[in-house]
Amino acid sequence: MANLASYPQAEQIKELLDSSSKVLIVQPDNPDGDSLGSAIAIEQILMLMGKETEIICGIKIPSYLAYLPGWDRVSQEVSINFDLAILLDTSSLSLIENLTNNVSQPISLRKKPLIVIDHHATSSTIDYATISLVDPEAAATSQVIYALAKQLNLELNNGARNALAASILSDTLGLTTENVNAQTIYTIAELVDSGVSLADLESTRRSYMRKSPDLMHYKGQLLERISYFNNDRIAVLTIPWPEIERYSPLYNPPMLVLEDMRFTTGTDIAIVFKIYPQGKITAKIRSNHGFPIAAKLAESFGGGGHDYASGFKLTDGRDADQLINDVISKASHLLDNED
Ligand SMILES: [Mn+2]
Repeated sequence: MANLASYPQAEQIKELLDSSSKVLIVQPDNPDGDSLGSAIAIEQILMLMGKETEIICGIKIPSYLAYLPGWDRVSQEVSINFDLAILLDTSSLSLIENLTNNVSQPISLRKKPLIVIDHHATSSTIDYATISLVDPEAAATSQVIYALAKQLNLELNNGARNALAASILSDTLGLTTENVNAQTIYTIAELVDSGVSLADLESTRRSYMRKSPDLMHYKGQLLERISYFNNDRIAVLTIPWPEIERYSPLYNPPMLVLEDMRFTTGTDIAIVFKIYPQGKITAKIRSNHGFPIAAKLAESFGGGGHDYASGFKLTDGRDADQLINDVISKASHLLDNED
């Protein structure tokens, strides 16, 4: 039987939790099912420990994540005088910029103890964390949280269990991604054993994935605009600012088509660029089984992530067309190396 991970940092984390009363739970600027589920689970665990908590995120939680009960407790402003902060699902400074720069009352995570819990392999750019618990073997941050909670005998309630299971399923696309290991499935097995219904979670999730006719038509436009390079091995799409402005509040545009792009015949890697005003460009990258080059590609452009899912963000004002060409040639190079 696969044992759950055991972490040397656990006791130090417990001491920090025990000595704190108001805990700020922080999600990165790219909230997803894992960061949200992890945040809700930590919130419930801390609540059972008698702590006051607040969950914050630099951007509004997208509506497709509203299937996770508790999503509406995530705010963009800090209202508690926290004595400890816990950052989840990122170790990257560039993914907490919104919170620390852009909101009307920027917060500083430097002045209070900070625990980082993450599973991204990319080396941390947050050098001021009090404790960093990063387990790149884990398929989701929530897998790390579950193992930590077991190790420290922390109490879980149904809200925490459901949030943990939902976030593992979210990051692993239903336990089917490369990074799923026996521990991931063992974690899910324990959660199911304690009452979580995967069928209930999935049907609730699906009910929030319905799209308006307007979005369906937009998805059609995006599909038509996909470009293929290097004998169709690289699928590329660009989303300009007016579309980001119009559709992002409804759905994150790349997520409408990224999976379809990845599953084109002959395609090994899919890349979607978003072009913002004032020289900001982001990219979301997904590669297929057998081509673990996503993180390497993102890292060449200052980003990071996993072998098969990654991204980067540039704000240096470089020319978008030139950048896209550079990314395509770097991707070609990495694919050739894999062959
Ligand atoms: Mn994650």
